[in-house]
Amino acid sequence: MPQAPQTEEGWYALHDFRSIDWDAWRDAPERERERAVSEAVDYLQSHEAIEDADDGASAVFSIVGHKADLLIIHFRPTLDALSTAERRFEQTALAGFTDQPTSYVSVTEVSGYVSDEYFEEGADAVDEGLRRYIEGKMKPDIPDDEYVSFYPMSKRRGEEYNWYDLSFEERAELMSGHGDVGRKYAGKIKQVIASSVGFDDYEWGVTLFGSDPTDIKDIVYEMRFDEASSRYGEFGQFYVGRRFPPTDLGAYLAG
Ligand code: 76R
Repeated sequence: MPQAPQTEEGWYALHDFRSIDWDAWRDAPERERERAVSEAVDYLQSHEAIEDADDGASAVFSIVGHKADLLIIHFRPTLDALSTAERRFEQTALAGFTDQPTSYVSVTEVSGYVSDEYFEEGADAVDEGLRRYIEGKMKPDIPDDEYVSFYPMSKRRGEEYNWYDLSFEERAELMSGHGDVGRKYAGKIKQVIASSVGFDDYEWGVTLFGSDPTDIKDIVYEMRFDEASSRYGEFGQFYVGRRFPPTDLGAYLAG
């Protein structure tokens, strides 16, 4: 029987997209809008401070374009904590002015392609640097004041190119080429790769952070020429936006 590469899971991720009903927002009385902003700011601040769970990270982003207006990202140790965070938002007065055009559920993962040693000999066997690198992938922080790009993707299972029919060695070689491209963006792009197999429509959710949006475009573009993506990558919709501090929500909603 073929052996699936080993994986270890870290935090669960919810990408909660919201669209504002701008007509209703403009028509709402000043008092109601103030209450909606203040409840939403409290919600965002307490979730960014992780007052709702033992551990995790949360942030809010404004999304550019018609697909959504806001993106709230939550990373939490359990799927239940994500569910609670999502429902608590619904309790705020701002939620009444929003729809959820889409969302994405996934769990951060490291796989045998990152380190055989880690899986075979355990976390204590690998050096401190690698252990921290793996820990950072499973429990990602969210950088301040940065642009974000989110998209779901899968590895192709076509007649001609089927990722899952390749041997481990072939896949590992392709992933190593992929890693070489990725490492050129060290210090410019931070990526969070979270598996959504069994949770959502694609196989992974990819979240990229960078202080320059052209670095986001460049990494995605360059990876398209790399075999791991050119032959085997299939992509869903892309969303782009920018992180802002919760206290700026009122200014964002005022236009
Ligand atoms: O070399 C290493 O230490 C880790 C190698 C590595 C793995 C195993 C790695 C490195 N990635 C891995 C896994 Mn990645 N990654 C993506 C995308 O748009 C596209 O074409 C793809 C979206 C980006 C931008 C990106 C960035 N990676 C994966 C997987 C799981 C594959 C599987 O398990 O079958 C996916 C879907 C995926 C997709 N990757 C890196 C980066 C960057 C910047 C790196 C450099 C190393 C680092 O900074 O951690």
